[in-house]
Amino acid sequence: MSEKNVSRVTVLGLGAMGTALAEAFLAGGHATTVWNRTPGKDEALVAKGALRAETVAEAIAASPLVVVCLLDDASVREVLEPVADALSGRAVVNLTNGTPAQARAMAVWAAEQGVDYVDGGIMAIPPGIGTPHAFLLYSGSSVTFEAHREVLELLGAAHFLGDDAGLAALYDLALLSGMYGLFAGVWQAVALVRSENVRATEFMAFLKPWLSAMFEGNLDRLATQVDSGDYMTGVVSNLAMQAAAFPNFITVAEEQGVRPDLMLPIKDLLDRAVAEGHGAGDATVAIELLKN
Ligand code: FVH
Repeated sequence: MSEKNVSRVTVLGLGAMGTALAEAFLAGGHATTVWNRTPGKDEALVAKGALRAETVAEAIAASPLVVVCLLDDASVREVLEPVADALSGRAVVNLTNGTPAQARAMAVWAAEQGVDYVDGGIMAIPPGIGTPHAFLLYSGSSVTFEAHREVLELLGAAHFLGDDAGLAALYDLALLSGMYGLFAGVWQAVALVRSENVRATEFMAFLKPWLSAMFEGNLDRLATQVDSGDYMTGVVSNLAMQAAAFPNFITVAEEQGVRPDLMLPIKDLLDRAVAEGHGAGDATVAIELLKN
């Protein structure tokens, strides 16, 4: 990399994710300054060429781009608010998990301090950073994002969602909701077969293709139904039929000594959909009933 293309970037927070981010910047050849609340977590990074900052202010002063990856919104506030003056005129890309409201409030605070602010969501686990499997969502200042896009792309594919700083957090939490919903089903499934001592590794030979087929065949159709508002055309597995089968999922859990808790809210939702007259439609209509 030519000297001209070397950027200076600071990473605040060296948990599992912050460390992976700093490693990706270093691997990309950038001058990477790191800071962490608890000392000692930077040693491996420093051995790879990272610059250690003793204080947050020192870390911020080192680079025009400050990437923040802390535990939560409260910790971000705790770290950034005392150094607002030092942050003025710099770009902050906050990759800490948070809600859209927290991201929007942070963007307002940043604007008041003269900070160029981008919020982000990381769709990867730490070992995935910098691999083709990782993607990150960004929203907020488009000028700031574009100015630093090349450096940020070292972390994974970079998707800019718009100038509303809350959008990346909305997509992030929605994607994670999908993941946890999927995992909850997987946990329930494995708990059921484990009640008969079936080896989980053997059961995966069935669960993986089953879930793949259900996702492959249904997600695009689901999206079309939601966008059109038409849950009646081409129904092959009507909601009433699914609601009628659902008590079996509760009963089998109870009979096998497995807690049915994860399944109960789904049963309630399907029952409510039938009660409200959606039984002949596709189960996707349940999305409409989730609105408060
Ligand atoms: N790891 C993952 O799989 C996920 C993937 C998707 C994105 N998340 C989010 O990334 C944020 C950081 O996650 P992490 O994995 O790095 O988390 P930890 O390893 O637990 O490190 C937490 C860091 O936060 C620092 N910290 C916590 N509280 C404070 C505070 N009050 N003041 C200053 N720093 C604080 C902590 O410092 P220390 O305990 O070492 O002193 C760590 O650096 C997170 O939002 C995920 O949801 C990760």
